[in-house]
Amino acid sequence: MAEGYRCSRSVMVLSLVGFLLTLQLYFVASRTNAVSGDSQLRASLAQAEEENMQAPFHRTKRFLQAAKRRQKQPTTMVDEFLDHNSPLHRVFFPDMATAVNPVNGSKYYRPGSIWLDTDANPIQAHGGGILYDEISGTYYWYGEYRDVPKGSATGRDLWTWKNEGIVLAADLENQTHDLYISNVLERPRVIYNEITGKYVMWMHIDTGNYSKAAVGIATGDSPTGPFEYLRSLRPHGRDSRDMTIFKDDDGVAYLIYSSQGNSELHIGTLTDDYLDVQLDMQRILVGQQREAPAVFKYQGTYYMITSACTGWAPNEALAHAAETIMGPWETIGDPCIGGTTMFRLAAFLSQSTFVIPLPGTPGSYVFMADRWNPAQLNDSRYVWLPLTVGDPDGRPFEFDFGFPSWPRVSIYWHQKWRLPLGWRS
Ligand SMILES: *[C@@H]1O[C@H](CO)[C@@H](O)[C@H](O)[C@H]1NC(C)=O
Ligand SMILES: *[C@@H]1O[C@H](CO)[C@@H](O)[C@H](O)[C@H]1NC(C)=O
Ligand SMILES: *[C@@H]1O[C@H](CO)[C@@H](O)[C@H](O)[C@H]1NC(C)=O
Ligand SMILES: CC(=O)N[C@H]1CO[C@H](CO)[C@@H](O)[C@@H]1O
Repeated sequence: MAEGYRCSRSVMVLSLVGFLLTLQLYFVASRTNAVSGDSQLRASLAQAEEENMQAPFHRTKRFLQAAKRRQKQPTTMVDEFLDHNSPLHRVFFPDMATAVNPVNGSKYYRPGSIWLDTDANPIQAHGGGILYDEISGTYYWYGEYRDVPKGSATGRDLWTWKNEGIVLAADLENQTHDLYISNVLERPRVIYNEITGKYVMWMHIDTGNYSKAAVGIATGDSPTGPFEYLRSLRPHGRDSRDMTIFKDDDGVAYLIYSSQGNSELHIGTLTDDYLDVQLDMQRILVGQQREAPAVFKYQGTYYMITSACTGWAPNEALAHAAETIMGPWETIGDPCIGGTTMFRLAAFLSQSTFVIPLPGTPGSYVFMADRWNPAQLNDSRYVWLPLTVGDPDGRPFEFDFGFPSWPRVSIYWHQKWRLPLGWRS
């Protein structure tokens, strides 16, 4: 996710002219289902809320004056959402009053609200990824610590997160070091290597102006590190910005990264020790300008959610599918369901980062995304929502006359939701 690195500015043309928006979000559950077992769990996740955004939207004088000074109107919904002076900004970045606090124990996700850890501090794990550590039976969430040092880890039950500290610290002195404080570290991903017994972290490494475009590799002996930084490299000799790592069922791991100036994605296999990439590489979604890849697998098919490249501004999410991970990959379409059209077309004002499998509900996942706040990145919010593959009602998949026709991937909007009991087993 690169600020100032915009490969295509797909502007939201949902203008706010004479427009009306408020916080009275009332919603209707679109479907309810009474089925049994796994499908019941899945069905409980596969419901979206329709947000009814209406009634007069009050714009402050300060905001209107600022807009006039910029001589920019009408603003798009996304421009206004990103503008700190806009009341709309506060709607989507609500303050501490709505913070999710694990001490209260309700276990509801509230996408966009401040999310506190077990010490009652806002979680700092942006652009994050999840490791399920089979040895300890614990989930670890690694993300960007945006308050100054970099690379953070927390862990537990997908809702109650304990801060495990900085696992890969910034270098405060050595200006030529990749981890020097003014450089960029984004989207850390950790996987466990059964052969070496090491936890291996891959991350996007860059200079402040995003010209280095590399990946960095670090290793640790435990999920909480400390991780030792090994080096950075340009995979396959190519520029690499937004990236992710996918570890397959057979233990083979893959690096997926935006390349060629973010115009396409590349997929390459890691070496057996996960410390390098092998020579083989496939170019996918060529010319489509996608970033923020999040990969998962269901019933032998690979899926990926991506965003367009519009800097920190949100844009439309797309789902893609492939029969083998090296492709060919096909675009299925926008997975977002619920909310209003403009909200869906901006991926609920967020950008994909990871997809977490729910072992007790096959075909159901948690979609993890970031609602970036570019003026204050440490106050960026998390948007976690249920994602399903296929149709939980068991209806036939939507017909597509192209080949092959893929199951539908759906991400359901909820203001408030929780995991069904039994998601873990
Ligand atoms: C600073 O970092 C560079 C690059 O990693 C390294 O080669 C050099 O030895 C480091 N210098 C010191 C004083 O640690
Ligand atoms: C980007 O920053 C690096 C140092 O961090 C510098 O060497 C390079 O010249 C800069 N590139 C551009 C295009 O400004
Ligand atoms: C973000 O950083 C600013 C100062 O840089 C600080 O005042 C603020 O409390 C931080 N916000 C969060 C959510 O950590
Ligand atoms: C909604 C709610 O009950 N929030 C409370 C959760 O617990 C913290 C700390 O005890 C309180 O400050 C909140 O008011």
